[in-house]
Amino acid sequence: MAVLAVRTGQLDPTVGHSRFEAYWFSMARRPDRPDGNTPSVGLATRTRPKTKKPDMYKVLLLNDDYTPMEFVVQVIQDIFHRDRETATRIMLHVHQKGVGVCGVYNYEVAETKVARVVEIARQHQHPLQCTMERE
Ligand code: TYC
Repeated sequence: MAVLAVRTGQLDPTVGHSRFEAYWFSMARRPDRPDGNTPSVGLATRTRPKTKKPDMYKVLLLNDDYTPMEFVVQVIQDIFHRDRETATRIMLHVHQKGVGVCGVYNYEVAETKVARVVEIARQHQHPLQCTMERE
């Protein structure tokens, strides 16, 4: 009777099953139970990732009428690690549009780059301005 019951997926109510047959059947149909293959105890698994992507910040250069173009290109190369062509393109974009993105970084890196640009401009007495903005 137990064999028939497993095959049909039901206990036949018209048949008298032994207590052992009924228990074995109920366990055999449930692999998450102790008689199945899967342990019934274990660590809870995480359904949601714990990590979160950090907010990212654009570092912006602002145009002015006095800072030499060559100085701006050199700053972009040195601080944002752009090649000369890319640095020139960014500088010209800022010159024409008034503002431009030099790079996108996490908060601490963006803050450090802004501080370095502001400091080097100050040392050379150029009015070059640099700010950051959350993406
Ligand atoms: N406008 C400046 C000039 O004509 C050049 C310049 C470009 C200055 C970009 C600042 O962020 C800047 N000399």
